[in-house]
Amino acid sequence: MGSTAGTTGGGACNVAVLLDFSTCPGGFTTGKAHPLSSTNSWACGDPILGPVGTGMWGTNLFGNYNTDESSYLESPSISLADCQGYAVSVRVRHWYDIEPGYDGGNIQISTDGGNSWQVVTPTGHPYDELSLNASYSPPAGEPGFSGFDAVWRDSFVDLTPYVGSADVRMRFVFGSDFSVEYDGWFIDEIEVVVQ
Ligand SMILES: [Ca+2]
Ligand SMILES: [Ca+2]
Repeated sequence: MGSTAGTTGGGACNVAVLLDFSTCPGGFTTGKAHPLSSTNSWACGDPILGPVGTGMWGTNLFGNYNTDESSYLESPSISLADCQGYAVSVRVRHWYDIEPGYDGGNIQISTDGGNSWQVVTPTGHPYDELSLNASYSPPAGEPGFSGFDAVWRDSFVDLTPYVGSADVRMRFVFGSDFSVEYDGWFIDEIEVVVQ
């Protein structure tokens, strides 16, 4: 392959990682998923309200999420170009306390640099609602986690369908309606597993 010292000829699927957000922001970014939404409440650190734990992302660490949110927490891009023949998945450790049916969040994947996103269907701990009634889309009209769960859960997203793509991004999209807010959605660990 003509590789120089210290490099390999390629083919290494070196994407396995465990992020526990003990160091913020862990390469993640946040923003509005709909331009008319209220202020995005995603923050990284130690929550004062909500779950017990340290080092995590959450929709406001110091109080309830905002009304009329359509906000996202986006991962860095990872390349699965060298992962042919492997099964790649993501484990998400999360906790939520959210107005059932109206407010909620889901997980989305982009393979085109974040221009378009597809809602994925997690396993392990699945979505609670088929169609959220948040003020803005996304996630209005989409499935999502919603309701009073308030325990740490592991949900899994299969990335194997995206093997071969050099730019795979995951985002967590949260939305709310015009009234009734709770602690929100907290993400404590994200682990990429290669098998
Ligand atoms: Ca943590
Ligand atoms: Ca609400």
